[in-house]
Amino acid sequence: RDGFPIISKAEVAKHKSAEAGGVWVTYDGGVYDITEFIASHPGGASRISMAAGGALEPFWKLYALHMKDEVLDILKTLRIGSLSLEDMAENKSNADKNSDDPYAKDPARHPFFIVNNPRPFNAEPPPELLLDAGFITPNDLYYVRNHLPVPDVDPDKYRLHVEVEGKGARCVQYSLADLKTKFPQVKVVTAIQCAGNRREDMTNVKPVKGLGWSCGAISNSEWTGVLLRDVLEHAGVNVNDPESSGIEHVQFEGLDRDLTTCYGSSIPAGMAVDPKGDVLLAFEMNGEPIPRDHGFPVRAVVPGVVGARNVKWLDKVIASKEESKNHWQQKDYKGFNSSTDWDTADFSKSPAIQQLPINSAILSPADGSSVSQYDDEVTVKGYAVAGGGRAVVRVDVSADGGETWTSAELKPTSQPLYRTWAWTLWEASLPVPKGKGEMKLVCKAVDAGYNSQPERPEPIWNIRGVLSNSWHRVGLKVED
Ligand code: MTE
Ligand code: MO
Repeated sequence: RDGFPIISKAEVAKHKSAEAGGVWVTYDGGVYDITEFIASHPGGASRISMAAGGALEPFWKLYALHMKDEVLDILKTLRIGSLSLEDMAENKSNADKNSDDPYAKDPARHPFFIVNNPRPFNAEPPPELLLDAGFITPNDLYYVRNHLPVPDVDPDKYRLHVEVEGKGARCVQYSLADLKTKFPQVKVVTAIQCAGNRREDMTNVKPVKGLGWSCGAISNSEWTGVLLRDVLEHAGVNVNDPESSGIEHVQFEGLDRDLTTCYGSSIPAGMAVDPKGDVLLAFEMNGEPIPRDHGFPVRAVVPGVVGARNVKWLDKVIASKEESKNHWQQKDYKGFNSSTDWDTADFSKSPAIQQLPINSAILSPADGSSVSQYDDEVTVKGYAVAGGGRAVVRVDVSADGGETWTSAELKPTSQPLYRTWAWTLWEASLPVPKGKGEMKLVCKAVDAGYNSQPERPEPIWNIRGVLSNSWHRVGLKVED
């Protein structure tokens, strides 16, 4: 076709690096050898090598704006073949999924995700992509943490059930249109971070039970929805003093379930109704309907609070005296001291994790990468985030493993000091040490309560590997 030889997808897939005989990619039925292009475009353009051995299309979704035209022109000159019509058709379909599989209806995902578990799907964006995306994480790069198959919800039939327990108990149902029209709409930019973010630093100390998250189990985006406070008030809760009528917790239940349970959790009632807490029942993420993986059509967004309470595919909101009895509230997402093991852990004695401790990570440069000793400095970039609305007031960085420190430049979030939900991106330039052969980068952040991060993971190690927030370290080779 088009006068080029037919090359199979399988053959293309073998060409992922110069060593493997070249870097090949496909685009719109054409096969291209981009080995030379990558070699001559270090930096930004080399991101394209993430598509090595496969289709370029998903790459455009991310980089369309600033790279597509430029690269398409060059690509024309690099064509070496065409895909067969069958291979093109296969590229377009996902038909190889088994229909008995409870995960068969899970949505398509970004091919660049680092997949920590395929079923249920758990994946984080590669650090350099999280960084390139900037302050707002695009929907298709946003980390995914699912415990069960993704429910398939018909938005027209969808009803949110709000149950109020106690005297005059009642249940009020809201359609999506009710939520959108009965209450003022609010936009909130917040980070959501999994309790297991950066778990790998704990796993490196001693194995834990949990998925192997690196530093990408966090994302930051803008949510549109209505205040949980307004909906609870409409459903009959005294939102100015819920405790006086016996309401101490607000529970959330998701539509994702298996034979025995649904996903659920709860937050303290005071948090749910705080007029400055910005807790949302959200229906949009970055200006679009929430994607299926992130809770379509409605999810709870609880700023400043651990990811686990931000319940997706919201089925029920229950204002109650009791905390949620759900497994993920009672038997998971709790902390223990580092000497507690599975035999001695008493989950009833540890409170459920809600607000998160201060945390930060270096997203670039990558651990193990190299700098030249002739470079004057290295630019280090990353994020920092605190729980409970506390702003990040400082990020300290070190190039010598923590002996000496400088403060990074923080990108303003434009949120108030004690109502900061978004993450803070930061950047610092550090001089390359001469004659040492290595550069030991470290970062640690300080929040508005002057809380900082612990130096080492060992004293905060715990059986589930949650709340891993020790100094983040990245080692660089300094080359002659
Ligand atoms: N809500 C439901 N219904 N089911 C889930 O599995 N996972 C929770 C939370 N809400 C979960 C859920 C956890 S542990 C996290 S960290 C966040 O959703 C992840 O949200 P995300 O997948 O949109 O990044
Ligand atoms: Mo999580």
